[in-house]
Amino acid sequence: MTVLAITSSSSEESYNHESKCNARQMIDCHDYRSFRRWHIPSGSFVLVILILSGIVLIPYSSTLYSNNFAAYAAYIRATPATGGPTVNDPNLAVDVVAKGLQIPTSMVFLGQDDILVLEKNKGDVLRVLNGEIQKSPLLHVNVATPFLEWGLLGIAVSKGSNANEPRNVFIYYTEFGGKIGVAAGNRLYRYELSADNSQLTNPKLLLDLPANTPNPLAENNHNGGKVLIGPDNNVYTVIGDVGSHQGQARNVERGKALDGTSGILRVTQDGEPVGDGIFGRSAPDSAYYAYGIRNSFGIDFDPLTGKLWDTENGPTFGDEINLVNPGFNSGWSQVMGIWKAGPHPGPVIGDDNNNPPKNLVSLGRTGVYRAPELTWLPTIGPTALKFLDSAQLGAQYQNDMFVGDVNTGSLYHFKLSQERDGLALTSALADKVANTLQESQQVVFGRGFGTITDLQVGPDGYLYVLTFGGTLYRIVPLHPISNNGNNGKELESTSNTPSTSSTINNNNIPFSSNNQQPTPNQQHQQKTSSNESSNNNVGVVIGGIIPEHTPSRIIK
Ligand SMILES: [Ca+2]
Ligand SMILES: [Ca+2]
Repeated sequence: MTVLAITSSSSEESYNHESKCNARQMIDCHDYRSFRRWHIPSGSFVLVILILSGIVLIPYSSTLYSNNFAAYAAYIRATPATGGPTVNDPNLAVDVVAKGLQIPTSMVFLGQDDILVLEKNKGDVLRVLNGEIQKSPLLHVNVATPFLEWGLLGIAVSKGSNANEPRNVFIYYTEFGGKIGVAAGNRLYRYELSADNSQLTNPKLLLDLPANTPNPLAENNHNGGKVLIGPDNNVYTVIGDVGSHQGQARNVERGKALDGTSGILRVTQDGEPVGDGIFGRSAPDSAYYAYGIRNSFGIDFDPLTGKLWDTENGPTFGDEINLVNPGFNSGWSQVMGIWKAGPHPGPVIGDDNNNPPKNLVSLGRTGVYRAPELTWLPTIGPTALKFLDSAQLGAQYQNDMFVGDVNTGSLYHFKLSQERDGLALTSALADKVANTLQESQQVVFGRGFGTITDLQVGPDGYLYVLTFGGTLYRIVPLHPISNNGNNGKELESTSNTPSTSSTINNNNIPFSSNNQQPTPNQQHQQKTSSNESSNNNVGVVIGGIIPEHTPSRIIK
């Protein structure tokens, strides 16, 4: 079971949907000690979990699952706070955009209030238009029986250089392999988007990647799946080790050649290699941008430097945030975080870029190990990573990094260093290690989201937060932010913040007098009020009377 323990997952089962799996994920025997050491609630709580696990597991103890029960690490997927999520900044609020989605994994904006959302297990690409989930999916794909992390996982849309140019949508999913428990592959397709955003047609297969574990005792997990269009207009995606493929991409010295796992991959929008490739001209080597990646649910480019960053999921320790230069080797399966990999964290071997861990596979001269810019000893299960390329939440957040997680339901906020080649971390995080969950509290920006599966910046410049529980939120200012309109986003309301306090209700929306559009927050209030016309007393107070330290609210 040692091998299984090494490859087991603490966090990336985030997209698992089934109660039997949820229970299995919560705890296992070998990681219970670690669970306690990190001061996560233990004792009677663990006892309850064990009992619940047993109750749920008994009816589902198929051979497929029973062999692997012990492989699972201590892990709890956060549930949303009863009163809804909150953020630290009293000038911001968390607004509900849509609810009732079923295990949504990724989203993309086609326009303001026009969003495509993926449902992991149903295989549906849904359109959320003006906050309403459209009944008929834009597209249905045949996903592999949704064990663990298989499913409809990632989406991106091409930018389109002019309004008349048709846009392409790129979708990553685990395709059904003809029978239960078998996948045809983790596949990246390109679709053509109709001009009215209502159809996706003419699929073209761009990447066909492994989806089945070579180890009959391992799970088919670590499928990655995020998709991103880079500043170079190429398509980027990320994939984990897919049930511990033992190859060079996983830093197994005498392992198999690159096989499309454990990497960040890049192709043109036609699926062709980019230039000569970093690690070779022929597929699949040509597609590798980075390797040594155990699993990831978050990649994004810094809008100022054009450099790629990722989040990575450790086994029972060692979650990471990384700066991903071309040719980046993250070090898995020799090192995770900064610790030698194993069932428990080994000695520190991966904190020095000038003295990288031994026994890594160097692919040519371009494969270069780099230590994480931040690593957690106890796992949080980091997920989406997004740079807020907007000043609409306040100039103090512009171009900062936001990260979601699985285990704690938190949204993290990071400022970058002056050179933007690291994170601006202080006090207990100055060593780039969150030794305890308490240490990383200083970078927690929001709480109570449950598992966050995706983060995007809307055309309105606000931060949208997609959650496993099926609700899409956005973080909005409680009153218009006064900027100079230099954020590159469509500005809606940038001035004329009311000088005196006002109450929004159905009859008294304090819009400015120069024909500005209402902020989305105000729009939402309008909609809420009109939908609930009998309740005109519901409103929010804006403008200069928000007391310090008042927690922001969720507006329903
Ligand atoms: Ca690493
Ligand atoms: Ca520390």
